[in-house]
Formats: sequence, C-alpha cells, structure tokens
Amino acid sequence: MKNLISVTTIGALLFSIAAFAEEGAGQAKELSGNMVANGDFELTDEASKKPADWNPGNNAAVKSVLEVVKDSTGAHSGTSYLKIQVPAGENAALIFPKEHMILEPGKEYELVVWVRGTGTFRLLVSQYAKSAFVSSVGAASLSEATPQWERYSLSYQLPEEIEDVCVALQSTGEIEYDSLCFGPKK
Ligand SMILES: [Ca+2]
Repeated sequence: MKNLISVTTIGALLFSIAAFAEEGAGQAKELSGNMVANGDFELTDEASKKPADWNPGNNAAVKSVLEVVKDSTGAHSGTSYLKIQVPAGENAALIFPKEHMILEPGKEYELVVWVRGTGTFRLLVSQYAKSAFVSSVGAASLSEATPQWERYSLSYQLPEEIEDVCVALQSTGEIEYDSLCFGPKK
C-alpha cells in the first residue's frame, strides 16, 4: 500500500513550523513545503530513542550509532538534530523516513538538508515501483562534511516508471543532520 502524507501530519507539521518562526523567515519558508515528517528531527521515539518517523535503514547491519541529540544552542533548527556515527572500516550507514511519497511526474522537487561533522555523506532519493526498490538517485560518491552547518541540496524529477520515492541519507564517520526538507522546487 502506498503511503500518502496525511492531512493530519501536514497539520501537525504546519503547527510545529509556527514554533520556529522566530528563527528567521528564510528557514520557516523552506520548511513550509516539507513532505518529510520529522525532517527537523525534533521528535524522538520514546521507546527506541531514535528519530520518530524514520527507519534506521541498514544501521543494524553496520556498527553505527544513531541518536537524536538535544542541544538547543548546537541545533540548526529547534532544539535537536540527528547524529550518526560509523566506525572506521564499516559500511556507510543509511537512514530514510518510514513513509514514502507520491510525486507528480514532470514536476521539479528539491531535497535540502543541513549537515556538519567529520566524515562523508550523500543525499539520495530512493525510487520504487510495484512496491519494490528500483534505484537511488544522487551524487556519484560521498562528499566530505565541514565542522560548521552547511546547506546541501539535490534536485529531483520523477521518471515515468517510478511510483513512489523516499529520501535517504548515507554517511560514514561522524555526521550530523538537521532541517531536512523535501518538496516542490521554488
Ligand atoms: Ca532540529
């Protein structure tokens, strides 16, 4: 079954965006079209202590540590961000949201996320058809992060044969993510 982002989720998202209004109009505007639930990593699943609405992907297979860090001065948005640590020599960690998105063919979309750390990372859009993984779209290789928050983006257009997609974050070393947004390109 395909998962469309529900009206309730969008309502909750808009409500949480209002709370960030004091952080600057530019950022609030960027988050307003967000199709990814908990892209700002402000919600934590109480049982697992992992970010709510996200799957840890292959983190069980690699010896990586995934956590939501509560740090109001260090966070790029709100009071928390996602931290992923992968020991040297291990495979890159992959994390993606639980809900897939249905997109309009031909329309241009953009994934934006703020990243910092000591390691490498890559933004991806994973493509599915007939409930099966088809391929991932993104940079050819992982890039080095910087110690300060930097904005990275990936443009995406839905190919005809693809039915639904999800964003994915791949990383090695110690990488922190915040303020992730995916939506129609402005
Ligand atoms: Ca945040």
